[in-house]
Amino acid sequence: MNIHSTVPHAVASVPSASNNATIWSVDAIEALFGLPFNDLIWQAQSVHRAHFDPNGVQLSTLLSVKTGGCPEDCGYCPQSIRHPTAVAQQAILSTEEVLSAARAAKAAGASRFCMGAAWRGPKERDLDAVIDMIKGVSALGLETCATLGMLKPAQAERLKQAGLDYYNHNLDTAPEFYGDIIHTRTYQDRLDTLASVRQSGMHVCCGGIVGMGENRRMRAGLLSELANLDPAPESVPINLLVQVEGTPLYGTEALDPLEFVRTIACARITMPTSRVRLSAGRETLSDEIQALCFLAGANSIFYGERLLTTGNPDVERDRRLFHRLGLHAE
Ligand code: SAM
Ligand code: DTB
Ligand code: SF4
Repeated sequence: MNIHSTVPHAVASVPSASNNATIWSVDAIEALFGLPFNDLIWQAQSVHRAHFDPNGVQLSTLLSVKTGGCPEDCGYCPQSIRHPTAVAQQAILSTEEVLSAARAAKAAGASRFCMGAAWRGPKERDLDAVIDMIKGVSALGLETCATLGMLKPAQAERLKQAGLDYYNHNLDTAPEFYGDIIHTRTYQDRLDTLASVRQSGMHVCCGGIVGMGENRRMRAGLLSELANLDPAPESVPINLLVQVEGTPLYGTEALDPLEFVRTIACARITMPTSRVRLSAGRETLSDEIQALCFLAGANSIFYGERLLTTGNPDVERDRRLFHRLGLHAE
């Protein structure tokens, strides 16, 4: 097809409505992905402006409070004990160590502090330690988020009672691709944890990873699963695979950055009131691609030099980027 050929004029794919919930089929989302780029971005930006300040971006800082040695086998993850990576195991941090990182995050301008642990799920003793951290971080005036693996309903309840604002647990990819990436827990396990979190009254932070060798229909499939959670997650991290030597996914063909922008746009359109977060992989994106992601409706980032075990743009680079784009932190 040459660039002058007639392409179907952009028509918003219409999701079907049942009761109060909007159902997004994989087909409808795949159709969005297939729109001419300008039409897709225009639609995403229109949805974005209807619900958010178009120039505001929420800042979350991550800290790994327990690193490496994880018994799970997630194919992307440097912290799995099954993958020969350079990550050194580190026992759980003290509350004081966590609070000093949280104070620094707050001073740098973050509004939310997210604590990650390389566990299949927390044991009761682990939960006691994390609850102490949550109370301390809340007392600093930061929103709190934790990602500790699978949760039972009573554990979610305990975290809610401790004042945890968000729990992060990702679906990672489409159901049909999931078994190629993770063998030690099922998609249903993840949905069960998400149900426990939702039931407890905490906000849900749930997204996935692209660039793992999935095809476009699978990216649409992931977004369909996320958008059809009822209600949709309040926070949707879209990670671009960070390829770490020693993990099974190291060497996967890189995703076209414009396809990443399309994924952000489709997330925005299908989850109009959720925060869509540019998450892992931002270090490898140019300022110009990040600008397109913000135009496509991303309105949250991980902020600070590190994710859990891998790098993230430094604060100075992000400050320059925000200045270049006239963005402000929320
Ligand atoms: N262990 C807990 C769990 O998996 O539920 C919490 C921490 S885990 C590191 C949180 C999320 O980080 C994963 O679900 C995955 O989406 C993301 N992640 C991990 N390694 C990644 C990588 N190399 N690139 C992109 N995202 C990654
Ligand atoms: C999420 O979706 N991405 C973050 C957070 N939730 C916990 C983690 C990204 C991890 C990237 C690989 C690493 O640094 O180990
Ligand atoms: Fe463990 Fe989480 Fe990494 Fe999976 S993503 S190996 S559960 S730390």
